[in-house]
Amino acid sequence: MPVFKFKGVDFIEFDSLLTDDERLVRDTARRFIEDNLVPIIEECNRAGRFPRELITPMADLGFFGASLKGYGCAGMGNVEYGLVMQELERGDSGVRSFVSVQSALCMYPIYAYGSDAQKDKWLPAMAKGEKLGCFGLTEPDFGSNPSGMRTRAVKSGNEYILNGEKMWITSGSIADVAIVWAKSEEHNDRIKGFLVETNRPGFKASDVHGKWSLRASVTSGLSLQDVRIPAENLLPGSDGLKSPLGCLNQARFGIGWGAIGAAMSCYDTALQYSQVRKQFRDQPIASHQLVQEKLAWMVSEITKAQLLALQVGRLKDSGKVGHQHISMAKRNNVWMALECARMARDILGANGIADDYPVMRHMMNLESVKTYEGTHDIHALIIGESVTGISAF
Ligand code: TGC
Ligand code: FAD
Repeated sequence: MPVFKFKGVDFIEFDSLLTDDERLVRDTARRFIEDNLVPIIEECNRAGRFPRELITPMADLGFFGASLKGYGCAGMGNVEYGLVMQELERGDSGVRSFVSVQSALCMYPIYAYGSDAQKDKWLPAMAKGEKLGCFGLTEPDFGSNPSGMRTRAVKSGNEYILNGEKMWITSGSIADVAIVWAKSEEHNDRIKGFLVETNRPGFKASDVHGKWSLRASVTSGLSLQDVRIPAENLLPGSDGLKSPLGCLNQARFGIGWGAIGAAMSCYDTALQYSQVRKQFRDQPIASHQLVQEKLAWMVSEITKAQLLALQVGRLKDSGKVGHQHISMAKRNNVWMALECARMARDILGANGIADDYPVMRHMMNLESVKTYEGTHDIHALIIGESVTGISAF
């Protein structure tokens, strides 16, 4: 069990900017995380175990495809969805990752680019957590630059035959279906999305071992060797790189909120620790100016991050959000959270390296979050392109 109970972070009455429904969703998610994830996460992290037992309870709370409408999904607003992500990542980035992938990267493309039959088949089962998904975009030689991908789909009668390798795929080996992005010969090598059931012959998922980060999340490589899928498994509305990037917008938005949760956990731990840990003249370390400066930095940056995420959420709700806005939220808030984790680790002294406290786990997790869904620097280039009109990739 954690040493300190989380007290929440609200320096400028941020809660007054939320609706009653948004606060209710946040508080429900917060209670769930406190009762179900916080007590087991350190054991999961040590063992490198994804807590599968939380899938059904999370589904029951409407966490999967939370912002989608119909098909058994909760139909939450974007800010409500963001607040759920915040609370999940306050628990652990790996568990938030699982929900992001299921929702934003698998259910969303089926919802946005799928046929009615595909939606009916997959979305209700995925909302219930009965079917799990993964999203295969990255390849061993194409991370930041997915347009170079080598995975190909070739039409043969009523089937597509897929060949290729995907790397660093969250939930790869536990998924029932993979959304595989491939260049389609039939479509002049434009990138298309395909639903690949993971029990098809020729499909193999092998887990990445030895991770120091996201240890409570499954990460896999996918190998597709002459995998035959029926032609109706093509996502008919997908067309070009903008289709997977459209999914990434959803997931990056969730990360922009999620990172605030990890930062809150680190700040709250550091604050409570500094109030009870005494050094020099029997004074709590919170009385030292240099410690206060760190706490002031953290609470200021968390507050700014909350306002940024909220405004991007409001823009998204009103249909006015641009992908450059989402990039700013992802980039700034993950950077901020990582800095908070490092400062909190420092304030905890030697205790900061032990898993009696959540800080070092968050810090290691956030190193992945900084890289995936577009690295920190790629998001700088997206913002740079938006303000200058010049692409620097
Ligand atoms: P570029 O020529 O700029 O764009 C190609 C087409 O896409 C359009 N576009 C977008 N559309 C929707 N949303 C966006 N965010 C978009 N960004 C660009 C663009 O208008 C164009 O449309 P069209 O109609 O002209 O075809 O493409 P580029 O090849 O130069 O690349 C741009 C770049 C570098 C920004 C992009 O490739 C990129 O974002 N790279 C980062 C890759 C990445 O984020 N991978 C993530 C993999 S999934 C993952 O990490 C999951 S972790 C999950 C977890 O556990 O939480
Ligand atoms: P690279 O692209 O090789 O980048 C290495 C460095 O070069 C970075 O610092 C980058 O910023 C810099 N760089 C690259 N290009 C430029 C440039 N033009 N200008 C300046 N700097 C540049 N992918 C999926 O498809 N699905 C998943 O579910 C998924 N889950 C993941 C889970 C984890 C735990 C991790 C770590 C990754 C996951 N990814 C997933 C992959 C992730 O999206 C990629 O790692 C990420 O896009 C970066 O690609 P890369 O690792 O190949 O780094």
